[in-house]
Amino acid sequence: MIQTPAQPVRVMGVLNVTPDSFSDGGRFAAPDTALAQARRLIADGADILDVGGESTRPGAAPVDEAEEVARVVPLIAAIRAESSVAISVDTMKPAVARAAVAAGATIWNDVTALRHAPDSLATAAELGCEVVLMHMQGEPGTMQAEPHYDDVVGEVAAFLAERADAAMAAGVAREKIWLDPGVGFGKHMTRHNLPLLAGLDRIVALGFPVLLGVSRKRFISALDGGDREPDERLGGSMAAALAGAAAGVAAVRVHDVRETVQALRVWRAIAQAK
Ligand code: HH2
Repeated sequence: MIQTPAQPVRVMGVLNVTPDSFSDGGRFAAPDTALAQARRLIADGADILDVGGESTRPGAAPVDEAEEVARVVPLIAAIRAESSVAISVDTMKPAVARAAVAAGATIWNDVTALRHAPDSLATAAELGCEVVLMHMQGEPGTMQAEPHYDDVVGEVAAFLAERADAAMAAGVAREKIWLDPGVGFGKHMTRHNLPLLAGLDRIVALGFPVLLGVSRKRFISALDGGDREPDERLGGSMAAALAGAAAGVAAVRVHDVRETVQALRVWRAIAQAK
């Protein structure tokens, strides 16, 4: 059933400054190109820019802390110098989050849900920024080898509730917490991702804003012949984003900002006309 959320779904534009991200790897690695892409995403209607300096693609090479800081911090500072757009930093390292927040980021997007380092939880509390807690089964390098769930929606929801409790126990304010089901992170392409998307309302029911990242992911190709390149997955990305909107997610993380903003506007206008 379509519900009209009180607030429009926010759009987070992906800005990867990595040589090896699965969909846009290498395209925005140079500082000037990255800033130009940030401007484009803002002009296209992004509410949040998600700056990442380390790919989480299965098999991606780990990046050391200094290198990751050198990739993301100058870009965040340059965006902040000319825009008040919300900026998240996509990192699992507390030191990178700390440097990013000092440079103007306001959200720490952590695909490990603050489990990567012993000081992750305390750092998030100290920084006082918003945090995205994402579900992932296993580690990025091996997570797609043999993911297993008895009840994917129930297990993801229980994990996210536990991580939100851990964050609050460490001193993160409840209103700073976002949850993300982690589509594609330790999940079988269709056996796990599809029930999870179909059961998103149960994640939304936990009572925190939910961020959904489905843009250009491989399950879209799996449902459409099996060999679609990332930039050939726009239609599927829109369909999945709208399914998320209908389930009540607060934001979607996307590569194609303009198209997503348009799709969400049309979807919302129709839902509101009822
Ligand atoms: N997906 C990716 C990276 N970070 N963060 C959140 N919160 N949710 C997601 O679904 C998510 C994420 C993977 O996409 P991309 O950034 O395009 O690729 P890479 O991980 O190779 O940088």
